[in-house]
Amino acid sequence: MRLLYTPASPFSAKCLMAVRHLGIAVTEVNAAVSAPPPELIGSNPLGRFPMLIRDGELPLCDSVAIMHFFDRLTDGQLYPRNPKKRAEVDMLEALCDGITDSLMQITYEQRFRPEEKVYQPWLDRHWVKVARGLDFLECHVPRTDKKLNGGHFALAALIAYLHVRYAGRWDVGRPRLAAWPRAFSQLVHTRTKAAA
Ligand SMILES: N[C@@H](CCC(=O)N[C@@H](CS)C(=O)NCC(=O)O)C(=O)O
Repeated sequence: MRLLYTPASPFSAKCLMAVRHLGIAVTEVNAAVSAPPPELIGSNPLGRFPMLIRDGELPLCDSVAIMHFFDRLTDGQLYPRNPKKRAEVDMLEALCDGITDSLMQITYEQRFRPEEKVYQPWLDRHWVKVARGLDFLECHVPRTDKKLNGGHFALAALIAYLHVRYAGRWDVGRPRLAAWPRAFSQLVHTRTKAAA
């Protein structure tokens, strides 16, 4: 299997962290958003990363579809079986992905429009969603004392992106969220080592 990713993409980072943690054998293929490989466009008309090319099977686009496939492949190692816990994890992943989506809207507005055409109310609208989402997460920081799940990887990918693009801004007034990556890294270290 080949996982096509682009380094700055949080959705790609989520899948890469999960696949490495689970120890699934994939070839990681680094590509650029500005020059998507024909393999990507040929399989996914949206031309978005990440994309999973599977031998003799339908290719999979969209990080959630890919995560769910990894879960099936590992007999449920990525999402809890308990329905209540599963709903919590699904909600966490959806929220983190939604915040990431808004961050992408902001990035693309600034990157692809000429400076004089950047529409500030659009940026503000998405930043309100980002801020509200992060405030919610600050009050509902996920536990990291058990098994890692899809929600953890989505949050880790989101925070990593925030660190790069909004360092010193996103974490103001959100100490629990700011401290979370440390606990996450420890859990990745222990659990991945334990699985090895
Ligand atoms: N819902 C999709 C979103 C994927 C997405 O937006 N990927 C971005 C990179 S983070 C991308 O490839 N953008 C290029 C484009 O839209 O042309 C997922 O979860 O995979």
